[in-house]
Amino acid sequence: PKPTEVTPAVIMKSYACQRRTPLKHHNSFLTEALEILAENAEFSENEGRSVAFRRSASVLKALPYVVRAMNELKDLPCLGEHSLRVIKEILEDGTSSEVESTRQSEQFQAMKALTGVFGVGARTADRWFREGLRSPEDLIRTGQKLNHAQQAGVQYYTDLNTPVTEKEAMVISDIVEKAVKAVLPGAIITLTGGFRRGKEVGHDVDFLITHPEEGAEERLMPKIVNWLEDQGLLLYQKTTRNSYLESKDGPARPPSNMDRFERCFSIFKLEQAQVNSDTRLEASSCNFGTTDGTQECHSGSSWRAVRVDLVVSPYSQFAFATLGWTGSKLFERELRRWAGQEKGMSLSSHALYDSKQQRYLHAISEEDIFAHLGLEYIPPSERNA
Ligand code: DCP
Ligand code: MG
Repeated sequence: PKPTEVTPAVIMKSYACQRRTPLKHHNSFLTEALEILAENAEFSENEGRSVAFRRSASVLKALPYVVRAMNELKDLPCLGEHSLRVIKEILEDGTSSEVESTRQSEQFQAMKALTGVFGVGARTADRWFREGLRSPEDLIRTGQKLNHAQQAGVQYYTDLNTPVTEKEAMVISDIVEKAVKAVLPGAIITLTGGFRRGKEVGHDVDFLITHPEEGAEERLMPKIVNWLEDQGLLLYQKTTRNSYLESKDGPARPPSNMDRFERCFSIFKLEQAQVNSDTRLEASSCNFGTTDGTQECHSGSSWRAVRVDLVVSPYSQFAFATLGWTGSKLFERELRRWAGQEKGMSLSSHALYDSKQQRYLHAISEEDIFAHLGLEYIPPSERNA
């Protein structure tokens, strides 16, 4: 090959929040493989290993070219020995034996099926796996004791594992808008999560709600939920109260990455007619049935179940909440790591605390927060780390 064909060097910053990561990139054949290994590490609750694979994949997502040879990777950050071995195998053989055997393994497939039930995490799924259970059908057949979320998860399993389309997200946005405006005029509703980053499908639809008058948003969620329930739009909901200010010492730093906003995990009953106003209704979906064994098989049904997350934030925290709820999950993690390790600051979805100055930094926009952190502003569509 002519020397001029060498791929130009790219400057790749090491934190994902310092880079632009588009939704569509050039190296899916590698990133999908690395993400199988990341997912498998999550199933065994090995967070360090999972994050290492996710960071490697994320670097490849930010590359402006297709990786064809190992020497094109030599100056890139975050690529550990294990990831490099996997990449090398794929470049040479087309597939990685480790990735393929993981993908085919009974444990991986069972963990995927069981954690695919709403309300089931890796720990519960792993316990079930060790008891010999492999699928949601097994949970029904053996009469496993399930909590309310998991019962809904089994009942609407197929629907909840069918990706939510942009069109469906828009219809749900209209419904949420209507509900919120009905109970609190002047409220502001933002679509967050993957759809804000430009994703065409999602596993759920995420919304953040606030009101310009601080305090007007307090205890708003039960009102929204009541409105939706009165309209028969909810199949399931669990609301948790805002616990951020419950400690008397002011806006204390949340102990974990979980935020403490008033939040509602819900399952919407979405009328198909509203989504496909011009399409004839087809047999849609067939779910696995209720835990008492009755089939909830609404083949030809006029509606489907969709996961929706609603979050209410006070206006003063809205910029932080918007940034925290837009994702991607890795981008969020990297922002917090950058803040802590490089800036001596602590970032959450509620606030940014500067340890050196011993004060909270004010922000009314996401741009303000990037500026406080000494980072170039990255728009949502390029936070697909
Ligand atoms: N989030 C986070 N950490 C969590 C949960 C959520 O940082 N433990 C933030 C980042 C996510 C956003 O909230 O992007 C929404 O969470 P989702 O799980 O809904 O993820 P996405 O919307 O990004 O993807 P999708 O819903 O398509 O799976
Ligand atoms: Mg989402």
